[in-house]
Amino acid sequence: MKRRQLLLMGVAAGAALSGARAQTPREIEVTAQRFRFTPNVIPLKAGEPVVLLIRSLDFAHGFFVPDLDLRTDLMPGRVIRLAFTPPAPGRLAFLCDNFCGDGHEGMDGHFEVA
Ligand SMILES: [Cu+2]
Repeated sequence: MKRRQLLLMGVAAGAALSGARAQTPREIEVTAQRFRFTPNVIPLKAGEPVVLLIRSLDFAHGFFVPDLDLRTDLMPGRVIRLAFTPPAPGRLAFLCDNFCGDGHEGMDGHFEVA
């Protein structure tokens, strides 16, 4: 619960920054559905702020980026905004961390940060 509150504060801070005409985050739409994310390979640039707009089509999946300690629950029918800035080039894995059925273990993807 604590982590979730921090995350929400982070999203609010991101919104305040964009209101002050900081660099406008690029928006990227992602859908979650048993048992995949689409797209599941997402190119990003280090230092470029982005906002993921994540929509689950069928279940309360989770979205977790372990290397950034970033996670959120995905509520079916709602678009969840997740703002962050990848700090450095490399590969950042993401995965569903709410057990969602037999294919859950393979529900993952990564950011390819250039
Ligand atoms: Cu899932």
